[in-house]
Amino acid sequence: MNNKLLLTHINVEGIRGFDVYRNHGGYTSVDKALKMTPEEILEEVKASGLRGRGGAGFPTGMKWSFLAKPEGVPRYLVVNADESEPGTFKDRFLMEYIPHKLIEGIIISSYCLGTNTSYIYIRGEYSWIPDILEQAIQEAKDNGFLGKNIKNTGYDLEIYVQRGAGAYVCGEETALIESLEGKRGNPRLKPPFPAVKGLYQCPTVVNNVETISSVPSIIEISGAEYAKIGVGRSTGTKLISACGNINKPGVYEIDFNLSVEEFIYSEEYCGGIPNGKKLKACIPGGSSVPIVPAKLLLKTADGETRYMNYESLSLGGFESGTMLGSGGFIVLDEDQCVVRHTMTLARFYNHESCGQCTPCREGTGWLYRILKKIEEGKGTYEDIDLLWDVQSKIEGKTICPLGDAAAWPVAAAIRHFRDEFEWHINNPECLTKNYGIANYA
Ligand code: L3W
Ligand code: SF4
Repeated sequence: MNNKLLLTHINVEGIRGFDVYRNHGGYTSVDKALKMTPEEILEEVKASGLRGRGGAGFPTGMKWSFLAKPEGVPRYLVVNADESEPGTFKDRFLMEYIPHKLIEGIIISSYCLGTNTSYIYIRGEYSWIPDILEQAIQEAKDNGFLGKNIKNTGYDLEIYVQRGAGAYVCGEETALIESLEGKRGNPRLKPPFPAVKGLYQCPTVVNNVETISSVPSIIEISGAEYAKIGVGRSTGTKLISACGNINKPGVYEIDFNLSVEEFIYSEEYCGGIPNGKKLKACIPGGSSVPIVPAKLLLKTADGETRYMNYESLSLGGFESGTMLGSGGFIVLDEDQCVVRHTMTLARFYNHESCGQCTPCREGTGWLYRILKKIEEGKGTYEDIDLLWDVQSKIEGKTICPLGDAAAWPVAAAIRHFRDEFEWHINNPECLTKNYGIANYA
């Protein structure tokens, strides 16, 4: 069975507006939550097993329970809508088409966390979405779900939308906080985690759009029932944005027991690869996660089935490991050049590095330049070794995960596709003569 929790009413005409959303059961979870204590809501979220949908998969209930509550100090909830990971566009879909799901989730989460001010920090390039969110906020206010004394409970909440200015690193939670405070978006050292010292040095929970949008379903069906959907520690459902060489790019809500093969080839999801081409590789969780060759993804290859969940796609599950990450699923067919693809990503991470850490600032530039040299047919075998050496000196040695995100794709590309790197060294022209996949989103 394919469960739908987030996108149940996505095809209902007018679902973006308050009245239609309300008529389809919207805000009943807020009605229910406001009759519960914050502690009871927290217990439901913990019982649900919900894990952060932004990429790291950190347990949401645990993060909320870490929130410090010193007397007389405000606390904040910040929704991370800075969706800038290449290949990832599922939060945009949620905010654009069913914004009240997020607003409903923010109200319940804020009430649980005891915050009276919450922020949505949204990627600047999503220029048309803030208006949609602000209209949804106004509608919720007009109907007594926001503002002072919500539904006569004595609880006050305001939500503000803040636009980013186009820096990928501002999706990292501490950079996001710096930016929200009006400063340059440089990541901070952790600890202290935002749960202890976040926005304006106050305790802050930062959660992804999809994470917060999942909270109404947990309250509606209970944490225990939510936990029954899924497999193992991958509970509930997940939005996947699929792109690259597939017949049906788009956003899909999946069950965690769906196999990777079914996701790519079934008509319900990606609908297979155009022109009967063969699958070469996938990047299952956004550009930051390691590329995986088809032979490790398709069940016929090693007798094991790979599933679209945190465990099946994670380290240890594979020779090199990858991650479900943010769910930005990028498909490469047999005609795509892995060297070219990796170079494109390296250029992106080099451009987006904030420059604070030497391994990231200098290393991402080296990665890009070496990859460009190889891709242009001017590389040597020593360059492949140098590339390996440079990426190994970035991983785990930086303030924020952008460094890792720049290193992992390079390491995985060399590990699995060394033959393509060698081809570029021995031949003036690319093996595939294809310059990267058509688009990411
Ligand atoms: C309190 C502790 N809080 C951990 C919190 C921490 C954070 C969350 C996860 O990177 C990854 C990255 C990208 N007390 C805590 C604690 N926390 N220990 O838990 O933390 P962490 O460090 O595991 O991850 P992160 O810094 O949030 C996120 C990967 O996601 N990624 C990125 C996708 C980008 C997007 C986008 O554009 N929207 O999704 C994709 O895979 O590489 O590894 O809140 O504070 N003891
Ligand atoms: Fe900045 Fe890169 Fe260091 Fe992150 S890893 S803080 S982006 S220099």
